[in-house]
Amino acid sequence: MAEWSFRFLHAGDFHLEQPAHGLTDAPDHLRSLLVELPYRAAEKVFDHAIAERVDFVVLTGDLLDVSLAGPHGPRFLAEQCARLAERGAPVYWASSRLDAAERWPHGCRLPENVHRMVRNRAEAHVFERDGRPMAWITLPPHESLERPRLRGVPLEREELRHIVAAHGEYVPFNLDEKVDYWALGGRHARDTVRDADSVAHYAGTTQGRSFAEPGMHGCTLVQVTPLAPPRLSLLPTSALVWHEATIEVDDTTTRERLERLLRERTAALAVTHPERDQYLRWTVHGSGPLLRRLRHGTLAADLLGTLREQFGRTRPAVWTASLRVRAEDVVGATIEEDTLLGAYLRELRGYSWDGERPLDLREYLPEGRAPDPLGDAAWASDEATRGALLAEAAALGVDLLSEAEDLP
Ligand SMILES: [Mn+2]
Repeated sequence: MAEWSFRFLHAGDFHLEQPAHGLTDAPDHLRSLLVELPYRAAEKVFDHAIAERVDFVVLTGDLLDVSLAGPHGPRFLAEQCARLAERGAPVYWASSRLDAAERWPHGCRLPENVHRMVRNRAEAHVFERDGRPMAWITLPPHESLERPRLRGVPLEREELRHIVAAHGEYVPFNLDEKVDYWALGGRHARDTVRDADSVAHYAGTTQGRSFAEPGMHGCTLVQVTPLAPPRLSLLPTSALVWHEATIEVDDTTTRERLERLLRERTAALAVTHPERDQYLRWTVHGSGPLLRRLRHGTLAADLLGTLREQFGRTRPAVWTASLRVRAEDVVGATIEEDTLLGAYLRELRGYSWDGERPLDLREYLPEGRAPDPLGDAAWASDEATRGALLAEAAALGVDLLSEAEDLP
């Protein structure tokens, strides 16, 4: 029965047109990586396919926006698919609107092993090995986000496995359970939406672009054997891993202890992903005088410099992008202080405790102005506006009334 097993790779949402974003600056040695990020990750998909000797590859759309990626994008994909053509591995490509066949540049030919939907008509392919049919692979039209129709696919043929590759937002209820594996694209977070005899799985994007997409991304290796449901495993592709980390301080935390904690945790990350560059952003919270020193003195910049020097200059690098303290945490740590800032924050607290106390500055406006946008801004008429206004006023006070130099 062993000859019945086969394996394939499922990947999508390369978004070759999207470099990293949301960074105000980058060190010289990581700059080209940040620009080439999606290409480096996509190339890893094909590296994995070759290293794992998969029988075929299923791509689930959003590989690139043809109009934004420039000529390099299509050429890169053609070259990568050609690497699989040399090894006799077909590529089944379910396009999205971004990478639809109609948008593909005429001058860039894809190798013969690539099967993709043309003119938005469902396509069904039989994958054969040594002349023996093993699986139906269907690419349904991408326009229809309703239940994909599987016309012409003989689902009653039990000896063949059924794989459907589609791009879009699907709910398991709409996905036919006679299909062994739904290869889905369009969600950037990897997710198995149905884990049963009929598996439905989003492989996610191959690369996070910012701190909003943290952690390791990848593609999915699917192993199909005769008597079990398909078995999935993650093969990492991220060329750079983003991390959002928090650290807590209290009244007793010294600068030295904070520095040691930061170093230890950064070193641990370097060990977790020893082969990859990483970007790290810290938020310090808790209580004690250190919080205000981090927000206003040179301490944060000093710590940043130390961490970058120790972990950020080597390759692979763990680059600390920032170290921040949120204003609301400083408010909590300073409100009882006998300072101008403390008094100001306690006054604001009075307003939030007593919801009846009006927050109305309209009397300071010239006659006859209200109602207009300025009039509206001067008057917190509902609870949500009031809360947001008080929080902003507190943050402003923390930034304007803090004296960094008077601290120990
Ligand atoms: Mn996408």
